[in-house]
Amino acid sequence: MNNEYKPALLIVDFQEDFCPPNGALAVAEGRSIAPIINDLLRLPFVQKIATKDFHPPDHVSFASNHPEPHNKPFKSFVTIPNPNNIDETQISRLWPVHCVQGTPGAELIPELDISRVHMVIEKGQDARVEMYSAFEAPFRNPVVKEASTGLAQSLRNAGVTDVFVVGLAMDYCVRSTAIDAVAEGFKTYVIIEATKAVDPSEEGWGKTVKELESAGVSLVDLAGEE
Ligand code: VGL
Ligand code: ZN
Repeated sequence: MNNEYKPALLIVDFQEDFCPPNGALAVAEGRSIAPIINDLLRLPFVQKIATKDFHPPDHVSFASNHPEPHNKPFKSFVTIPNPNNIDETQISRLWPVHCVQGTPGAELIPELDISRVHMVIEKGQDARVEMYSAFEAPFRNPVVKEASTGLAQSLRNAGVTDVFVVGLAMDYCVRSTAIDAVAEGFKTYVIIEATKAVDPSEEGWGKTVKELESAGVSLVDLAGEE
């Protein structure tokens, strides 16, 4: 029983705003991974979950919600509360307005074979905090110290042992979700061909690979190459 292998697939933020040609925060070649993700969806994962970045218009991560000189998307950084510890702050990079609830940019891209997805999780709904990870709750409740979205529990309820993370963006939400999956006790993989980065430079990609590997995430390659 303990050796049972029960994999889950997490498809992170495969949304219009993260895809060319019109996405507000388009990740280069973001749309191109749809066929690979759809092939993965045909495999017998016990849970197939898609996440959506799903922000209110006044979200703290939008550069336009900050005064000069902090209102430069991609270039500005601000200090905001840490969702997992209300007494701590974290540095957050600011972005163009993206994935606003109820707008076309927040929709999952139509290429994604949603008929094979069991559950869609919306995150980043609290205007006060950045939320890259699909596991993170908006704020840890100071009374019950609850810091999870329920995703980990839902995976555990399904008996999941291994989590495969794909989608966008490799250096932000895929990264944070995979690191949290390890922390939640799952054997965790990122599938290289099924993700793209905001910063695809060798330096940017390499830095994220190092961070994932040192957190205990395995990077796997469908083509069997390194
Ligand atoms: C993401 C930047 C801002 C992501 C979300 O899905 O990786 N990146 N919000
Ligand atoms: Zn976002």
